[in-house]
Amino acid sequence: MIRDPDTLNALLDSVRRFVRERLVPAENEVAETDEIPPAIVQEMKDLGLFGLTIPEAYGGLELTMEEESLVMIEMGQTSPAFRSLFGTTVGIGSQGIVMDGSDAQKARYLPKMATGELIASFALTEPDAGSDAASIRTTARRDGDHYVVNGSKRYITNAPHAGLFTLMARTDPAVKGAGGITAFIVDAASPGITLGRRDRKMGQRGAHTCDVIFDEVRVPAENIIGGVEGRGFRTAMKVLDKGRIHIGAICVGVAERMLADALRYAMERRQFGVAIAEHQLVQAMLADSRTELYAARCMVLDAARRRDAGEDISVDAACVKYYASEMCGRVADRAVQIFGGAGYVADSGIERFYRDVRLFRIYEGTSQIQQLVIARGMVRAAA
Ligand code: COS
Repeated sequence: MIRDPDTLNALLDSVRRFVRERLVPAENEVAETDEIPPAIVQEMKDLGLFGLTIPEAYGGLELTMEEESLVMIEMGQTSPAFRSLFGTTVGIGSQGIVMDGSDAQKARYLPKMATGELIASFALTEPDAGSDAASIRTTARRDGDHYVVNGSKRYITNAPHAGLFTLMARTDPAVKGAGGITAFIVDAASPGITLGRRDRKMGQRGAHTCDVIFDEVRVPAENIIGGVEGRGFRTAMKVLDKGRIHIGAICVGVAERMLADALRYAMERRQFGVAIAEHQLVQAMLADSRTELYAARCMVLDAARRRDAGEDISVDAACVKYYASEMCGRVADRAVQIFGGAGYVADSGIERFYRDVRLFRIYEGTSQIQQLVIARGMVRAAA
């Protein structure tokens, strides 16, 4: 749903301009230094990017899913590391509070998230619990009006910058699966929290992940999201449903960028006396990429609109994430192929995107988990 086209277009224009004038020229620097320049971080805050999905009542822009998707398609036109810096705060880090938090929790945390003062991370994955999210072992044991948290979380995006973790922990050790899991808001400065060293990743330099270790960390009982034990897994799944459309939109954006770069190169590069874009086998790669991109874009916007209309989109969000991330990988591969030797060396930028986009098929649910969610949903609906 688009509430006011003029307001949205003004936002899309400023994001487009920011991406073109500030982020694209900084891509190489970020890849080399593994840091986003502080001036750019400040501009992201000034643009309101940290508050895109935070309700207006708490200082955010409260974008609908369709509006958010369109903004993410624009943000996708540059290195994904830029999006990652505010992505957990507008996405999986904050949305548990937005969807299931109490009014007091919203009033306390969301305004600082909206300005970018407070960066939120989502702490679900553990050394032994990834795709099988219900098997987490981090515990939260009740002790008076607090819980005491012990355990380790792994690959936590933005953990080195986080002021707050949306933490999934097991409050009922007797319940092995999803029912024993509770979502907590945890102040990242709490005594007993330590961070592992930053992971050395395949790509997305400038986006930081690390382990987060909880050792006897005391968390006030009032920090249970929504105030009720045992609802954390559902909260996490709802947050991920939304996150999967968001990632699908980013995949569309990055694929558009890679295809635009590949097309420009194909029109400039000459072999056999003509631009390689004149060769039919290159045209096939361009055409396949354009077609799949169009399909993914339609899927993202359709699922987003139907989520805005209140429909249950769990299965469709999985379809979107699955198709858009796999599409993005294929477009990256073809773009490298079109660039040929130039695509294999770092200077073209395509080599970097090829590594960056590999993550999309893995995080917020692997392609195989999306297939599982889709097929299970089909069986359930038919039964
Ligand atoms: N929305 C709301 N509730 C949901 C839900 C959704 N999308 N999906 C599941 N639930 C609920 C179920 O209804 C069930 O509740 P009840 O016990 O009250 O019936 C509960 O959650 C458990 O669901 P289920 O039995 O389907 O859980 P499984 O352990 O079989 O796990 C998958 C389901 C595999 C889909 C889940 O573990 C998953 O998404 N894994 C991937 C995790 C992931 O994306 N990790 C990325 C890291 S975070 S960046």
